[in-house]
Amino acid sequence: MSLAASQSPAPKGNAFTIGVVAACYNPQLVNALLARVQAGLRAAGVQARRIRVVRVPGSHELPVAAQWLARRRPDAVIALGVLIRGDTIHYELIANATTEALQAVALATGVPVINGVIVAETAAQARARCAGRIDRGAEFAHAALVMADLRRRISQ
Ligand code: RBF
Repeated sequence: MSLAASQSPAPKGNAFTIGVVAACYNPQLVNALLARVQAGLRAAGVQARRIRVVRVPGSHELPVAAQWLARRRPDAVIALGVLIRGDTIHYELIANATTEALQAVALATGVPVINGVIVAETAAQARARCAGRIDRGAEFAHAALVMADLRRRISQ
């Protein structure tokens, strides 16, 4: 996948409520990603009290919790996890199932669900994307705000 994210300006976040569901697996990496997402949302003007963060055991549990959050009608939901290749293809199965299920939640609820699951071959790759020079957290925050804004403008 490309390293290049959209350069469009972030919509103002003052009026938005954002749900965040984050996995506890690979905690240091997910926590770093979560901190960057929160920083991106706050920098765009989202109030701290309007960012609701819940935790689940692993990435496999993200979609159902994303659905619970989406039913509370936030402006967007961001799902965060880190999947790193192990000795088996388990991480790949979780990555595929989670990606499809997150999209299904978005389509079923009409609430944008941002796929913030980092899928990496190595821990170093994951670190670069969660805590290093590739700021995926800022990209996920930006995507959530763009979709929240688009949804409001289209459904007005
Ligand atoms: N969850 C993650 O978020 N990231 C992982 O890299 C990850 N690797 C796993 C590897 C194996 C072999 C198993 C069994 C689970 C793994 N999980 C991982 C946890 C998974 O998402 C889920 O929490 C559990 O399978 C319980 O449903």
